[in-house]
Amino acid sequence: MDVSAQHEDSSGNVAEIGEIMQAMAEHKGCGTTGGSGKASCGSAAGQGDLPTEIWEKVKNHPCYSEEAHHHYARMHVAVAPACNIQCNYCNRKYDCANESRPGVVSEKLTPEQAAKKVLAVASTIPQMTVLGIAGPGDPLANPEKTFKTFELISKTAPDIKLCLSTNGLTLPDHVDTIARYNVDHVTITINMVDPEIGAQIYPWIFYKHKRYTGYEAAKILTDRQLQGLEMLTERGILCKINSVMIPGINDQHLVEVNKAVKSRGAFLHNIMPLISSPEHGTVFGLNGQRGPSAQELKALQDSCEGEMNMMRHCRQCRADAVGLLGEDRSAEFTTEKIMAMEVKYDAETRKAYQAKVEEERVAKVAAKQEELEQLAGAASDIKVLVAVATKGSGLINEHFGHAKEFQVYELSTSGAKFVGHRRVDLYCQGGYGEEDSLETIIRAINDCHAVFVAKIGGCPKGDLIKAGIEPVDQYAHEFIEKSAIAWFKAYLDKVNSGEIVHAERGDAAIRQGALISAA
Ligand code: CLF
Ligand code: SF4
Repeated sequence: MDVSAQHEDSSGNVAEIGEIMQAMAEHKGCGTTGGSGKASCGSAAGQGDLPTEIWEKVKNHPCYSEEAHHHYARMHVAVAPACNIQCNYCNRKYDCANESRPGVVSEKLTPEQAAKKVLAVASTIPQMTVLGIAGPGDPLANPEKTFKTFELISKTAPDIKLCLSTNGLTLPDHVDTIARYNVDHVTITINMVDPEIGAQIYPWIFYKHKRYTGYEAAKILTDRQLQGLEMLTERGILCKINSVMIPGINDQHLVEVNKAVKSRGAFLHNIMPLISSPEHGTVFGLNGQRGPSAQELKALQDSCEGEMNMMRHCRQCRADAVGLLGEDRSAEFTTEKIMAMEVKYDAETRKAYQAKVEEERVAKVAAKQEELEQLAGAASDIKVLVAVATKGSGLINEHFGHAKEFQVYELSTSGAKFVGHRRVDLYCQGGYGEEDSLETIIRAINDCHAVFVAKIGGCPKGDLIKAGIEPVDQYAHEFIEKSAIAWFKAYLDKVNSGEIVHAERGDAAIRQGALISAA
C-alpha cells in the first residue's frame, strides 16, 4: 500500500497519513478507562487517545465514537434504491441489510427532497451532526443521486459531516469523487476475504454490464472492496468496516477479515449479528440460518479487539433513520411533513447547543474519573455485565417499562466499558405490564447481573430478582458509568466480605425481527 500522502497536524508537524492510520488501528488503550492501560473498545477512544486531527473527525460522529453516540445524532436519507450485488441476508423489498435490520422499508427521496429534509432535521435536532447515505440499495450503485445529495447539503449546511456506506463493488471508481465532496467517513461491508466463503454469502454480482456468480463473483467483490479500502485510507478518509456475523459460514473467518482490514488502515471494525427469520424472505431466513447469541457475538468482538478498534454500539439503522442511535424519529420527518415545514437553518443556534453538549460530556467524564479513583487498588478478576435503561446524554433516565433497548456495560476493576445493546419489546403497554414482554426482556439481558433504571414497578422487580437480575433504581438520573462503577465497588465489597457469592450468568438472546418505529 502506498501511504506516501502527507498532512499537517494542528501543531504544525507534517505526518505521514499511513503512520497516523497505523497508530489509530493499533490504538488499544482508552484514557477514559482510568488509565488502566487495558485494551478497550477503541471506538470509546477519547481526546487524549487519538491524533488531534482524527479526534476532530470522530468527536461528534455517533458511529465512529462510542462516547459521542450518547450525545449526538445522525440521519440517513434514502436516495439510493438500486443495488449491484445480492447478499443472502437481503430481500430487495426492504432496505440494504448491510446497515439496516432486515424487514425495514424506508421512504425513498429525490436529492432535492433529501436536502430539504436534512435542513428540517438539523433545525429541529441541533445535536444532529452527521448525514449518512446508506441505502435502501447501495449508494455507489446510484452515484448521481448520492453525490447530488452530498453536493446540495455541503452548500446549504456545511457544518454537517457527510458519511457513506457501501458494499464496495464500485468503490474504487468513486474514491476521487468521495474525496472531492469531503465525505470524510466511509463504511464498507466486508464479510469475507476468501471467495470460497464469499460464494456462500453472495449468489451473484453485476459488474461492468455482466452478471457473475459463485467463486468468480466473490473474488471480484473482495478484490474491489480491499482496493477501495486502500485507496480511501491513502487519502486519509476514515473507514469503518461492517461485517455480518453468520455462524457456521464466516464467524471464524472474521478474525482474518479483521487482520486484512487493519493492515489496510481501517479505523474501526463493526461486527454485527445476522438477523434472520423466515418472514424476511431472505435465502438465510428461509433456509434456517441462525444468527449468533449475545455471548457468541461478544466473544468474537473481544477476540478481534486486541487487533483494532471495535464498534459495539451499532443499531443496524434503517436507510431513513433520524435521531440518536437507538431512537427512531423518522416518522416525525415524512416527506409530507417536511414539505409543509418552514425551515430556518440557524448554524449559530446549532453551535450554541453543541457547546452545551460538550460541557455535559466533560462533566460526565469527570464524574467517572472521580468514581474510578475509589476503585483504584481493588484487585479482582471478576467481570460482570449490567444493563442500563437510558434515553441518552449518558444518564440513567429511562423507566424500565418504557425502555425499547438496554445498553450493556462490562464492569471490572478497570472501570465500565460499553459492550453492546439489546433491543426489547416495551414492557409497559399503557397502564399495565405485558408479561410476555417481560419474559423476552429477561432473555435479552439474561447475561447481566443487574439492570439500572430510573424507575421500576413492583411486579417486574420481583420477576427480575427471581431471574437473578438485580433491579437498581438508586442512581436515577445520574451518569451511567459513574453509577455503574459505584455499584460494582459495592458488589466487590459484598463478595469480599462473604455476604454474597459471585456466580457467572448464562447467555442472552439477540432479538430477531424488524424494528417497528415507535412514532
Ligand atoms: Fe449512517 Fe453508517 Fe454513517 Fe453511521 S449508521 S452511514 S456510519 S451515519 Fe452507525 Fe447505524 Fe450502525 Fe451504520 S449505527 S447502522 S454503523
Ligand atoms: Fe441488499 Fe445491501 Fe446486499 Fe444490496 S448490498 S443485496 S441492498 S444487503
